[in-house]
Amino acid sequence: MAQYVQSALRERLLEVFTHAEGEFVSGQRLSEVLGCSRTAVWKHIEDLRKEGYELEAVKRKGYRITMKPEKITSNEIQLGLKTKFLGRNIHYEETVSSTQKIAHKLAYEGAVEGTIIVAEEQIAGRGRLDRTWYSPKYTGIWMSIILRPAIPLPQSPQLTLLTAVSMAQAIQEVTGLEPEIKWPNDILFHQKKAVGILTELQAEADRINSIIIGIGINVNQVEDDFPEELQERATSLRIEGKKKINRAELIQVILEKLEKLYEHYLQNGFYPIKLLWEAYAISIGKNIIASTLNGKIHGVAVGITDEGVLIIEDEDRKRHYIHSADIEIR
Ligand code: BT5
Repeated sequence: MAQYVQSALRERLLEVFTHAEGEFVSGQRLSEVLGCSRTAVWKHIEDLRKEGYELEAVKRKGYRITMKPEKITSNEIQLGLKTKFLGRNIHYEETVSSTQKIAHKLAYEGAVEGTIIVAEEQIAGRGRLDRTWYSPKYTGIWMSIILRPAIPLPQSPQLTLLTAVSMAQAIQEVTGLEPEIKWPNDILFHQKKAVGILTELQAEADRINSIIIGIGINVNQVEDDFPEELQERATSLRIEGKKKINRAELIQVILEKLEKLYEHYLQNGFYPIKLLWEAYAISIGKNIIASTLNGKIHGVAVGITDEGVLIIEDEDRKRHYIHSADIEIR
């Protein structure tokens, strides 16, 4: 109930500011309209600020909104979207624990293939092996996609690589930047990570029910927006390209590229995707260290197999086939 009252007041407050069309509204007027004290008005104003609104406060004049947060809306994603099924069904939320969690639930309940879940903020965004994924409000793309491909279970990691290619293509088209892919799931610029991909499965025996692809893109953050421990390792498209990006437009292009590659893959297999992937890959031909659950392997990354498995050749020219690892380029 308290929550409901709060959000109703917030809506009312925004309505008043909208009517004022950028002019000041006095604190007195706000407290009358909201039916609360001046101190309570001030608290609501602070809440708006926390949500990304910028408000100017001037003595004896009152308050006015100078900038609204740039939100993604389902309408914006769908308007002009040129896909057949990807993103036709959108589940949008302001704040979630993790879009993956919602996607799992919706997939389990039978959501159609191509359903996407988009959030402005994740408070428990996750990476692989339960690592955390930092997902602050209004600055990135935090999205999960439900696919239901009829492929054998062991081939599912190919979808991570396929997604990485479509993301690289989309980023290149929208920003003009040149993304690099680090096997298996990172997109980097100058060795700093801008994109992470997390592929998860719902399967019974050896049959795939759904594949849930989680995509995290740092879009409009500036350096100081990253926590200290990430500043050396993370970057955003804005930092790289020195301009802000329209997130809804980027989502559209990602969905279009991804759908096209996915259909191509279902018809023609992984080989054509592998060729595209290799063109973006930075790790191939380099000396790398792969940290796997069974220990570290040092060697040269010679390529990926037709299944998407990483091949490392060690000093003794022995080949290791890596299905899952974190790699470090030396
Ligand atoms: C990933 O894991 O790169 C997969 C990230 C997937 C995130 C998306 S967002 C939408 C969907 N919903 C979710 O809850 N997740 C998916 P991994 O390779 O394990 O990398 C994780 C590591 O990257 C962390 O341990 C940090 O070191 C670093 N990291 C965390 N947040 C980052 C960020 N915003 N930008 C760059 N690096 C980050």
